[in-house]
Amino acid sequence: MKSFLSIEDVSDLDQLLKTAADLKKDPLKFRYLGKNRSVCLIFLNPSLRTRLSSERAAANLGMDAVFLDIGGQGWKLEFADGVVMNADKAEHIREAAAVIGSYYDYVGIRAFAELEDFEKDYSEEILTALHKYCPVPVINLESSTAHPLQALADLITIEKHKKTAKPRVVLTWAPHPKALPQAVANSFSRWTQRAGYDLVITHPKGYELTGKVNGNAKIEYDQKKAFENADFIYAKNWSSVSSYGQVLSQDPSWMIDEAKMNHTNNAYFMHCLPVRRNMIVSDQVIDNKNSLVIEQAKNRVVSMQTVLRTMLEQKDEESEGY
Ligand code: AN0
Ligand code: CP
Repeated sequence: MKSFLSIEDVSDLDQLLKTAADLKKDPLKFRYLGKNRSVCLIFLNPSLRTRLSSERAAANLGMDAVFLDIGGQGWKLEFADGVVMNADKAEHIREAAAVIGSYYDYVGIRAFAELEDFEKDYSEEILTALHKYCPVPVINLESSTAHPLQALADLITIEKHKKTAKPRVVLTWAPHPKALPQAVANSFSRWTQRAGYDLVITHPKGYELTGKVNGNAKIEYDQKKAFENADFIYAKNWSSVSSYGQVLSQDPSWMIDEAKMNHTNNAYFMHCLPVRRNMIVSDQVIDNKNSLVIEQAKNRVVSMQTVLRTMLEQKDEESEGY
């Protein structure tokens, strides 16, 4: 794994999940692997889990982690090529990426979708520019279209609790007052399908994800029907793709409550967090013993550590023979 931008960088998912299970059993087993190695984590948007779990994962491997809050501390960056930089952006990604890559062994970036221009967001302008101009491997900490570290943590969580090889997993849209990116839903759909789970996606009309993301998942517009026989309910809000970035509905009847969970196969409840209580999910469901939200967040350390370990081991292999 040279960089970790999306599921396309994962050649062997089973192996990655085995590495994760191994690290989970003994998080400090490789505490010297990252000695004298460092990672710079750039944030253009807020974070609680990604930021702290990355720091813990790096510490468990003996690595240094440094954070750069581009919004607050860094120069505002220009990512587009060929522009006259006469507005608020003080530095181009070409120079910034080269400089950061000369200081650190790995670089992570969080850059949410702006939700104004589909083509711009889905071209992954920021992630692609960093990857292009940075001489060291890049890790996606949630980009415009993907949140692979979250999806890996979600898979680690499902693998622990699944009772059949092919559990029935339901990704359900739920209401939210603000327009949110599709990144979490996109990655959850792609990763769970790759893992071979039976995936159903349910949302109101107008919230269809892209064809590539839907893949072979069953699309069910009736949420109650979708919940039948579900083993896992994964709730997430996202804004519309077709009416790009718009909030088309805040219909409270899509919130996940106990009555809906009673239609499932005693399903586990999942959400990536942060979550708005009694908007996305009722207190009763999130506080129920079948709620896995804290375990998912805990597994964010495992997912980041898995990615860093894979990269560190690869670097060691590459160095052999020098
Ligand atoms: C972000 C999103 O929906 O992409 C981050 C989730 C991990 N959520 C919010 O902005 C609330
Ligand atoms: N789930 C997740 O990525 O959380 P943060 O936005 O707090 O990092």
